[in-house]
Amino acid sequence: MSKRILVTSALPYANGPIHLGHLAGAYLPADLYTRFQRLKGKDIIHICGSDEHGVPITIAAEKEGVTPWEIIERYHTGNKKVFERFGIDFDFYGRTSSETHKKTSQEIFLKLHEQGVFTKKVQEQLYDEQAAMFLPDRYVKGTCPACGHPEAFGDQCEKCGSSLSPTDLIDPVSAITGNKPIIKETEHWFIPLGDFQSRLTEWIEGKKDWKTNVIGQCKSWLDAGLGDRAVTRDLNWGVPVPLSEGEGKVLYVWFDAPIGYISATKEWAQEKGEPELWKKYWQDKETSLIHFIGKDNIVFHCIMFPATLMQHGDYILPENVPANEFLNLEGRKLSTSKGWAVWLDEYLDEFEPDLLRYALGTILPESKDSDFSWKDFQARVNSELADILGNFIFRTISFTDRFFDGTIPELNNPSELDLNTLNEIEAQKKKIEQSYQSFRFREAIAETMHLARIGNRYFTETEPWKTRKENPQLCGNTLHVCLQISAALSSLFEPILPNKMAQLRKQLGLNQPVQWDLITSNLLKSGGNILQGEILFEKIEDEVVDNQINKLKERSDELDTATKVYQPLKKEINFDDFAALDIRAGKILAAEKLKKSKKLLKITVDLGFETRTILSGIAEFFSPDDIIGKSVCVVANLAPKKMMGIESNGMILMGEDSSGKLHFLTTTAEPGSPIN
Ligand code: B3M
Ligand code: ZN
Repeated sequence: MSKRILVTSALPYANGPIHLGHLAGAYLPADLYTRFQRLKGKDIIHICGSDEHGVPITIAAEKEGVTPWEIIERYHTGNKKVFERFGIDFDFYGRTSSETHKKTSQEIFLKLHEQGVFTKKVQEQLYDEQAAMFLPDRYVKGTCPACGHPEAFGDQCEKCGSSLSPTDLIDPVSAITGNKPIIKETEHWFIPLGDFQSRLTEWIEGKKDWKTNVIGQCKSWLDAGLGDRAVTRDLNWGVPVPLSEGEGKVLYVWFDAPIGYISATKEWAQEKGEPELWKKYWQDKETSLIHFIGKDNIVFHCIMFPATLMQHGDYILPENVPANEFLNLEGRKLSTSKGWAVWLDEYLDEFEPDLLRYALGTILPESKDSDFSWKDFQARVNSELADILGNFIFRTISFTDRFFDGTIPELNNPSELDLNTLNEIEAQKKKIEQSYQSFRFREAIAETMHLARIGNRYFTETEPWKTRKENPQLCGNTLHVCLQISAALSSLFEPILPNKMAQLRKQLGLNQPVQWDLITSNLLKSGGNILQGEILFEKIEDEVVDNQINKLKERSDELDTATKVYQPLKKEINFDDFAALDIRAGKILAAEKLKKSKKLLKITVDLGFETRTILSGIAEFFSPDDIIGKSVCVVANLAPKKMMGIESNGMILMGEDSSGKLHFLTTTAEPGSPIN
């Protein structure tokens, strides 16, 4: 086991506020892990900060007509504060606009440059003549060559996830002026990742305990073969390239941002008055470096940054990168531009942080995408936090208060059930610990709640409301056991519910959470006093969550109408072109899923004069039962096409709305009727 742990969580771009997707991806799991390891007594620090460079910042500034400085000031300050309110306990929250960061990234760039690693190449790039600038990454929009999405960015298509270069786009336009860019030559420094291919492969193959989603992504990058990656950009915002020939160019944001972890650790050490201390965390083999990120950042943390660090030579490499998948919201992809998001500051204005820490913690997208819904949030709070944990604590404390004057009863002549129940503390603790150690936070939370469930069941079974009169000693034993479980819970739940557990400890007369290894079934002394306090968890009314759902819908509808983008019209056709299409009314007689395909349904359609088999890519939106009996419009003279070994004869017409959802075009005409 390593001597110390360095936890980093992805540096959020300081171009917008923090939402639930951010929390579920990196910050909540990182915080749960750090708080757990702290209780274990580990030497651990959690480093984060704002990513203040790159095109995401300059585009946000241009949109608002303000300087990039104004944007990063606003969101750095805001995000830092909101993380604090939510209880994300960073040891240091830095920013990549700092002097230390500039120096650190330039030093690393220069060292690699002196080692002769970079290749310098002239490249053809898109250039906006009116704005007089090159158009890197998101400065260009156009049609995705992979899926035809008309709004793909120069670095990525958000619809199909393809990673792109600006010059890959079909019909590119400048995001600044909307003009068609010209092609112009420019010179850049590239890191030849191909040279690192075998070292990276060997390193990643040695990582037996990495999550399968992470390993899978790394393997597919490696299998595709690594190529050269530009580490500089033509921009006037970022860390300047520290070479005289680099005038007017800056480091690529994905070159400097991960170095931000190092610079923030340096600043943390400076602030502590031990400026050399950062080295222990970055340069000593006894440190485990853990990067918490979302899945879209895997390639940068598992391939690009490690290649930089390997080449540099002075640094350790990450021991694990427990990347999470994505969080959806109310069944839809989260999207800030479409207003489909829950912002953390708005949440905190209405609810307590611990409720979300718990509810989100139970649905973290650890191995696949997951969905946050307000109804589920309400259910977690009401039927788990309030009905199980809150109820158990409340019964235990109020009973002790009323019938034992608030004094912790002794355990006298315990029954087998009493002892077995006390033993559950140790048993659950072990399970919880294992889950945390292997980054399975959902499981850690469920196992912690399970102990409260055990306590509740025991309370009910031993019926202290009866034994209180019949045999007070038995009643005292019940409360003794329940109080010990409550005390253990006040530490075991600490990583998840830090505020509520502080409140609980006050009621139990405990000051600090107990160190993990010292959590036993004997944390409270008989004869000590407890204090009836406020109820820990209030239930959430239906109306309250309905309001949240409405708020979300209204905002997204407003933005939808304000910013709607329509696909460009296809080129004009004449009447004969149109008349060549033979569209007929048809009735769906049968439909079934295809085993080998997520997307396709095999549909049998009655066209009046004959029955057809049509394969339709709608399986993600409709189940077979939903569509049987529908009267639809079918392109009936389309040439047959074979897919997955089945011949499809025709096409069912669908409308696609702005969220990508499909809708049938229905008709009341009888099967076989022509549609003109
Ligand atoms: N700012 C991207 C993101 O927020 C980027 C992460 C940097 S981590 C070094 O998803
Ligand atoms: Zn695409």
